[in-house]
Amino acid sequence: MSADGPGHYDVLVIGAGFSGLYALHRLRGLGLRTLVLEKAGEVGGTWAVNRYPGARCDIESIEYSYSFSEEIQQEWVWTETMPAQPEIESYANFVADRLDLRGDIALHTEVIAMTFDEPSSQWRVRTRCGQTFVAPFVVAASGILSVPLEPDIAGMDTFAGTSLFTGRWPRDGVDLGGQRVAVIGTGSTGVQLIPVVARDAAELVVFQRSPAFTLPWRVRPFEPGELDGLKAGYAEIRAAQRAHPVGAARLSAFSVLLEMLARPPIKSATPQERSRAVEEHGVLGALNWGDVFFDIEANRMATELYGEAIARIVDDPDTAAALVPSHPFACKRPIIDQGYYETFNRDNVTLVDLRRGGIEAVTPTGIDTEQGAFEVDVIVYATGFDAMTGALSRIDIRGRDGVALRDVWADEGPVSYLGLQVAGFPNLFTVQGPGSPAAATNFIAALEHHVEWIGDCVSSLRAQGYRTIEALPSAQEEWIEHTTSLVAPTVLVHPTCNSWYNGGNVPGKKRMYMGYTAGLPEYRRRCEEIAAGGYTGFKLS
Ligand code: N01
Repeated sequence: MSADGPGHYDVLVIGAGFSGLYALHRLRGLGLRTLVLEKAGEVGGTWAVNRYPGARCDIESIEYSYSFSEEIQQEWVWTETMPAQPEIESYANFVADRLDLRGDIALHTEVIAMTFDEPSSQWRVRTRCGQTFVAPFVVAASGILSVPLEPDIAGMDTFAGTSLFTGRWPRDGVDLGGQRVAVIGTGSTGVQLIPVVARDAAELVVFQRSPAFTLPWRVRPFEPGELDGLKAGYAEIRAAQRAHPVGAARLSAFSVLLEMLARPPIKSATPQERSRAVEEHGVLGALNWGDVFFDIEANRMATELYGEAIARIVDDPDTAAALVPSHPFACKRPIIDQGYYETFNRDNVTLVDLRRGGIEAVTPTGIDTEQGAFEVDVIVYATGFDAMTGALSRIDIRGRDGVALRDVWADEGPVSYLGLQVAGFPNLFTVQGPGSPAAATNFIAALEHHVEWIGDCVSSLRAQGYRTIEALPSAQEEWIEHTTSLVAPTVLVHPTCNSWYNGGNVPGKKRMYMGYTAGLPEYRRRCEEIAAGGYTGFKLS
C-alpha cells in the first residue's frame, strides 16, 4: 500500500463493492493516494454476500456493467441476458484483477468510527481491529442495500433447525433437498428465491406479510455470436443508456414501469378493454395503464384486474386471492420473476397470508402464527435491508462540532445535498446517498457518474488550493424540497406504502422518499451545472 506515513492517504474509500472498486481506480488515476477499507473478506459488496438460490439482476448484463473501460467491456463474457449472482461476483473479481486494485484494498477492515478533525481538516477513521487511518477526504461507497434487516420475532434464537439469511447466505451453499423450508418475506429477494427453493425442498411454506406485484420475465442464455454482436455496438448501447432516465435503455424492471407512464388511463378504458388487457397480457396487462402512478383509485382498479390475472394462473382460488397486494402498485421497487405464481400450484408449496393472522413466535420446531403452527427444518429470512442510510448510520461518524450523522438522519430524516454530501460533514462524499437517483435506476450507471463527479471535485479543490468542501444547509433544504416535490403527486408516498424507498420498512426510521425521480440525465445535468458554477450550494474553504 502506498502511504507517506502510518495510515495517511489522500482519500479513504469505505467499501469494495462496485462503487468502491471504481472509486479506487478513478481516484488512483487522478494521482490520489487511495485506500479502500472493506469489512468483508472479498470484493463485490452486496453481490458477494447475497448468494441465495435464484439471486439475479433484473437489468440486462450488457447494461448492468461498467462502461468506463472499453477493454473490460470487450473482454468480459456474460453468458445470460440478465446475470445471475455468481457471474456478477466473478465480474467484480475480474475487474479487481484486471485493474490491479487488490493492493490498495484492505479486506477484513471494518470502519466503526470516524471523526472530522477541524483544525487539520482531516478525517480520522477507526476500524474494528483498532487501526487508525487519516485522510482529508472520505468516499463512502458503503452500499445502498448492504445492511440486512433481521426481523424482531420472538424466539428466533430458539429455533433448533437451520436459520438462513438471504443477505449472508453460506458461501458453500445449502442443500435443501428433502427439507421442510419456511421462507419469510416476499420482496424482490423472496420472489426470486421461492420458485428455486420450491424445486429443491420437500416442502415449502411461504410466510407473506405483503404480497408482491411481480411481472413474469424470460431470462435466457445468449445465442452463439449474440454477445459479440452486442459488443460490436457497445458505443451505441452506452450512448442510449446515458440518455435514458433509468440508465438502462433495454428492457428492465424499471423500463417496463416507465413505458406504462405513456399508456392510456385505466379510468377511461371500457370493461371490455380492461378484460382484454388481462386476457392478452396477463399480470402485465392488468397494470399497464398510465394513470396508476398518480391516481390511487386507478391504482386500485388495476390491482383488482391484477387479482383476476393471478386467478388465471393460480389454481386454488383462496391462494390466488391471498396473493393480491393491499398496497398500491409501484410504491415499492418493481419486481420481475421467473415462474413465481406458477410455484403456488405445486403440491409441496403452502402460502400463509399473514394479513389473516400474523407470526407470533419462532419456536424450536418451527413458526407459530395466529393461524396455527408450522413445523419446519429450515427458516429462510428474506426480510430486506435498512437501505440507503443503514451502512453509514452503523458507523459513529462525527462531523463539525462532534455532531453524529446518525443523529442528523434520525432527527431530520435522510437529508443530503444531491445524495453526495450531508451538511455539517465536510469532505465526506456519499456514493448514491439518499436523494440521489440510485434507488430508481441502473445502479452501475448511477455510481459511475457519482464516482467521476467526486474525483473531479477532489482534483479541482486540490488544484485551486481549497482544503474543504461542505454542503450548505440551505442548498440541502432546497434539494430535499425538490426531490420530495417530484414524488408528491405519485403513489410513491401513499401512506399505505411501507417500502425501503421511504424507510417505512424499518421500525422507527423517519419516513422520507430517498430517491431522485427526474432521471439520470437531468440529475447529471444539474450536477455538472453545479460543478461548472464553482460548486454552487457547497462552501469551499
Ligand atoms: O427486501 P424487501 P428484498 N415478518 O424490503 C417482509 C434489491 N434486490 O430483499 O413488505 C414477515 O423488498 C416484508 O414484508 P412487508 C431491490 O432493489 C434486487 O426482497 O414489510 N415479513 C417484505 O415482503 C429490492 O427492492 C434484486 O410487509 C417480513 C420482505 O420481507 C431490494 O433489494 C433482487 C418481516 C422484504 O422485502 C430489497 O429486496 C433482490 C416480518 N417480521 C433484491 N419483516 C434484483 O436485482 C420483513 N418482512 C432482481
